[in-house]
Amino acid sequence: MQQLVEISEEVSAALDAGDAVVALETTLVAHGFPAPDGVQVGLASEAAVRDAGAVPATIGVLDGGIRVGLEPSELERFTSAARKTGPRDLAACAVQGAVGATTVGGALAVAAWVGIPFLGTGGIGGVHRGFPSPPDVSADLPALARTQALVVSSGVKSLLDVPATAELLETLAVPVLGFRTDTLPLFYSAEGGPAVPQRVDDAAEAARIAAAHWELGGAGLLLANPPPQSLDVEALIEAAVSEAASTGVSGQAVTPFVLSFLHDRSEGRTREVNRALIVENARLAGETAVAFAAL
Ligand code: PSU
Ligand code: MN
Repeated sequence: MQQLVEISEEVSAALDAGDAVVALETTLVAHGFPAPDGVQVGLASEAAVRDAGAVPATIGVLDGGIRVGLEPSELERFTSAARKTGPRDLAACAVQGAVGATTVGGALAVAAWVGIPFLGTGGIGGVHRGFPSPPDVSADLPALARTQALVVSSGVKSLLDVPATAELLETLAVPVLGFRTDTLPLFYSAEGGPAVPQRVDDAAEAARIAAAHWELGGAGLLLANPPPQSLDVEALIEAAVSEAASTGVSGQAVTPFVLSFLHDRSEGRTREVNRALIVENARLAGETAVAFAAL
């Protein structure tokens, strides 16, 4: 019988040897960028993880299996037709043989099962603007609350209610470490977010804090890495969010809708920043995983 979770030979060998491995999600490949940019961002993220000395484990659902570690030709199957696959969607997606692009929450559920405690992404999901109508809170947050893993992101996607998300991370006991910053990055821009509870100045310090947190029985941590270039697109975000509301875009479709609206209206500038920050977060996740493996 087919295994439900299939780990590539390279990832499996790295895990057996205790080497550094970094999980990567596939929603941003399928739904975060227009084709073929998503696949290129995915491949560039894998290359950045390798540059740091770690092994990338890109996670998605294909042909009835939850796959950990994908070939480039397999990554190309994560088109906009793929299902956006959060923690609740993994089982149905696998059983029904659909292509499943994992969110941060979906990838974390798989990574935890396999024993990969590091993940890189662009920005995590959180509390949507306008909460509680609709009552839309990303499954990324409860996934972080229950998974022993460190996620590197440029904070919370700023199309969300960032201060509310920061409060909820505290409620869920998720440490937020600012990487060389005292404030939570706002995805497209480095400045202007709420204060972070702790600042760290190198990857090794983040790895030691993660190890101590896990020793104490803690679960997820967020390592918040400011974007390499900063863009102020708050006015465009407001326009995108109200366009989504007035055209009836809701639920899982909101984040991809807003990202593509911004990419169009900014003439590709948000896409460039988004691409750059995802790759840098993959690199920092790799550096942290390498430092952790050496503890
Ligand atoms: N970071 C990006 N682009 C993305 C995402 C993250 O730069 O598209 C995805 C991640 O997969 C994250 C998801 O888990 O957006 C959150 O979606 P939602 O708000 O619907 O939970
Ligand atoms: Mn949502």
